[in-house]
Amino acid sequence: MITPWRYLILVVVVVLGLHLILSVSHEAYSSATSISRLLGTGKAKTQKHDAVPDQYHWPADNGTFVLDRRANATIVMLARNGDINGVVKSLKQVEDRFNKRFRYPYVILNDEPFLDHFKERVSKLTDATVEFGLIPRDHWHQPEWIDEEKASKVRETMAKNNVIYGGSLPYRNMCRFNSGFFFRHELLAKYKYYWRVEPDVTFFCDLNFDPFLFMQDNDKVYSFTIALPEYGETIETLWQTVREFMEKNPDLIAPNNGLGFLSDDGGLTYNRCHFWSNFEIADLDFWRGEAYMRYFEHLDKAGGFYYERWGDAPVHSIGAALLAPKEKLHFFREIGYRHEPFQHCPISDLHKQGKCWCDPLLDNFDYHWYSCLPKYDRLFE
Ligand SMILES: Nc1nc2c(ncn2[C@@H]2O[C@H](COP(=O)(O)OP(=O)(O)OP(=O)(O)O)[C@@H](O)[C@H]2O)c(=O)[nH]1
Ligand SMILES: *[C@@H]1O[C@H](CO)[C@@H](O)[C@H](O)[C@H]1NC(C)=O
Ligand SMILES: *[C@@H]1O[C@H](CO)[C@@H](O)[C@H](O)[C@H]1NC(C)=O
Ligand SMILES: [Mg+2]
Repeated sequence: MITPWRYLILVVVVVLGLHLILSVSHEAYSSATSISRLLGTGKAKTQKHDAVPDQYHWPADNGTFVLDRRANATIVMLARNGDINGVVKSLKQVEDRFNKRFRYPYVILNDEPFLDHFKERVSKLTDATVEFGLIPRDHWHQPEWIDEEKASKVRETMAKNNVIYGGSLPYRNMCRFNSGFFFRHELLAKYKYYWRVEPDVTFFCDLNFDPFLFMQDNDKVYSFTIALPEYGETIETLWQTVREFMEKNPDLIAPNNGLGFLSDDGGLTYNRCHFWSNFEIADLDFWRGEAYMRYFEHLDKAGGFYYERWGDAPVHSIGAALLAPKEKLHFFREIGYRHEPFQHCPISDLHKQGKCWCDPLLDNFDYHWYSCLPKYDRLFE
C-alpha cells in the first residue's frame, strides 16, 4: 500500500532521477556539439574571423624582439589597494605572455591613493614604466543632481532581489567611471590605444604578435574576446534612453554600424548583447571624440548609472556598435582569456601557435548557448 510518505519519497526520487538524466544528457550534448564544431560546421564558423596577419608577429621563437615599431599604447588597470594579489596575478601573466617583449607602459588607477606596498609589488614585475594615478573626485562620486533618496531605494530593492552588485554604490561609481571618465584621466592623455586588464584574470596563450599595432594600422576602434547578454534588471530603461539619443542625433550614428549585434528587430528592442568589457583593447580617441562624449552625457543625465545599475560593458558596447562602422570592431581569436566564469580558448592552428593551456573542446565560450558571438558574426554575413 502506498502511504502519503512513501508517495512523497517516490516523487522525490523520480524528480531527482529525471534531473540527473537531463543534466547528464545536457553535458553530453554540449560537449558533443563543441567537438562537432571543431570537426565540422563550427570550424568554418570560427575560421571566418580574421586572424592577426603575419606581419604583426615576431618570426623568432627564441624571445628575440624583431618588430621594429611600437604602437601609441598603454596597458591600463583600475584597482583598489585590497585587490593587490589579483592585480599581480594578472599583470605577471600579461608580462610573461606578451609584454616582456614589448614593454608597453602601464597605468594603474584608483579612487584612493595606492599604498607603497601596492606600488612596490607591481613595479617589481616589469621593466616597463608603471604610472599610478589618483582619480579626480568628480570622476568617481555620485553627482549631486542624482536624487539620493530615489537611488538608495533602488539599491535596497535590487539587494533584496539578489541582483548582482545591485546594492552597491562603489560598483555604480566604477561602472560610471569606466563608461565615461577613465579615458579622460591625465595619465592616459598621451596614448591612443589601451588594453584593459582586471585583477584575477587568466591569459592562456603566448601572444607572439602586437595587438596594439594591429589595431592602429587597421584603424580599429574596439576589440573583444567574449560577448554575452547583460542582466535585464540592471538596464531596464537603457535602450529607451539610447533610442532617444539616436532620434536626437541621427548624424552621430555611423552608417554601416553594428546595430545588428545589439538588436534582433532593427533597433526596436535591445537583445542585451554586449562585449565583456573586463577585456578590451580599444581606441581612447574614439571615447574622447564628440559622438561618444555626447552619447555618454545623454546617458549620464538620464541617471541610470544610479537609478538602475547600468554597466560599462553595455554602455561601451552600444557606443562602439552604433557610433563606429562595424568594420572597426574586432574579435581577437588568438587571445586565450578567462574572467570568471567564462573563457575564450583559441582553437586549431591558433591554439598551437599560442601554446595555449586551456581546453578548446570543453571550455570555450564562443558558441556556448549563452554567447552573443553569433550575433556579432551575422553583422558580416
Ligand atoms: N579603485 C577601485 N576599483 C574598483 C572598485 N570597484 C571595482 N574596481 C575595479 O573595477 C574593475 C571591475 O570590478 P570587479 O569587482 O572586477 O567587477 P566585475 O568584473 O563586474 O565582477 P567580478 O570580477 O565578478 O567581481 C576591477 O578592475 C576592480 O579592481 C572600487 O571601489 N575602487
Ligand atoms: C632568434 O631567431 C632568429 C630567427 O630565427 C635568429 O635570426 C636570431 O639570431 C635568434 N637569436 C638568438 C639569440 O638565438
Ligand atoms: C599618441 O596619441 C595621443 C592621443 O591621440 C596623441 O596626443 C599623442 O601625440 C600620440 N603620441 C605619439 C608619439 O604619436
Ligand atoms: Mg572583474
